[in-house]
Amino acid sequence: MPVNTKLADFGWGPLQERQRSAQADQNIRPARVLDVHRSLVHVAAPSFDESVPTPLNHEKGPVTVGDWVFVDESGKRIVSILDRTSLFRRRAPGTDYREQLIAANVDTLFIVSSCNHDFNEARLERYLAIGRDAGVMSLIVLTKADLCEDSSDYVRRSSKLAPGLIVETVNALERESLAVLDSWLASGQTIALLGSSGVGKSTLTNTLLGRRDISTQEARADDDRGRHTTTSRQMHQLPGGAWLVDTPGMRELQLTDVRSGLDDVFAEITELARKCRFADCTHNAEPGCAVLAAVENSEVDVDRVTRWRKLVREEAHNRESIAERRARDKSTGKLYKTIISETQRKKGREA
Ligand SMILES: Nc1nc2c(ncn2[C@@H]2O[C@H](COP(=O)(O)OP(=O)(O)OP(=O)(O)O)[C@@H](O)[C@H]2O)c(=O)[nH]1
Ligand SMILES: [Mg+2]
Ligand SMILES: [Zn+2]
Repeated sequence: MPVNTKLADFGWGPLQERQRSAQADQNIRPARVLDVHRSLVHVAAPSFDESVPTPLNHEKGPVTVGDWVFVDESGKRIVSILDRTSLFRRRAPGTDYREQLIAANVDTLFIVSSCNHDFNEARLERYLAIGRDAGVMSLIVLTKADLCEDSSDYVRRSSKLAPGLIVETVNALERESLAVLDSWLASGQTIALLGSSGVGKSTLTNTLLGRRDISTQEARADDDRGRHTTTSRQMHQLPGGAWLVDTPGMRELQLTDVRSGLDDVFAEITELARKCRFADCTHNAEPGCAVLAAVENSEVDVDRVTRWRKLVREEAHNRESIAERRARDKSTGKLYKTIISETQRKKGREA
């Protein structure tokens, strides 16, 4: 592990410093979460590196990679999770409407896709909504430019996916070609890599590390799909001092609680929707629908409108279902606590 001397090298900033000043207990120490396992969390700070038990039932939800935590004097117990400067989350796969945290305190998001069959506008828009909602700068990084005859069409299609979007094409195996990313990789910066399996997230991390530490695997030849090689999220410190969060390629990225992110990514459509006659217009067939009128006049891309409608519906559905689930869990928790305290009182009386 790095033996840095300054917390800032680990990404510590003013928001974290304020939280430390507010702490009464001066013996606690801050540390950054580099890796989360089922029962242990790997945390580190200047001259500190420990695996400590995963804190359970924390009000800020489970601890996630990139989090800042306070560890007690013994260095063996996480006492609290600090407020985050940014947080990425999705609806966890499965039918039970849980939320899954992806990474916290990220400064820049590299949304990785390849110049091949993996390229998919609808998927990129999902990642972009998550990034914009978290208020994090997002870049699209198109890998495997070296394997493709002409990457310009991918760049053109990517650029249209959100206002002011930066798109870079690279060969993830070659350090020089990654120089276009260097301005985002200053010391103490945290960058998360998101993208489907096989696009080269770990390859890119290895090349920036200058080592082949992380396993990578060839994608399938017939459809360019990856083999889900990386299975856990992990932070790596680059030689220049930036922190890179490599993540496993997600099979499914269901949006939740990213309404403002969606509005931002689909700004041209959101703008139109404000002009619809009915405030609750679903933009399907209503009279006076400004979105449908714009489609009619070819002022907006009809495919993008279709994708937007789908995402808005999905986001609302997941957000409401997760909120309901949370409320249900909370009342079950309360009920459970009441039963326990009742039982204990009865026992006390009997004794
Ligand atoms: N030629 C070339 N090959 C690349 C490039 N990026 C990745 N690859 C290859 O693509 C394959 C998959 O790369 P990985 O880095 O394992 O992909 P990943 O995104 O980490 O995938 P998961 O861990 O499964 O999510 C490997 O064989 C890499 O060598 C690139 O820009 N050019
Ligand atoms: Mg990987
Ligand atoms: Zn409408």
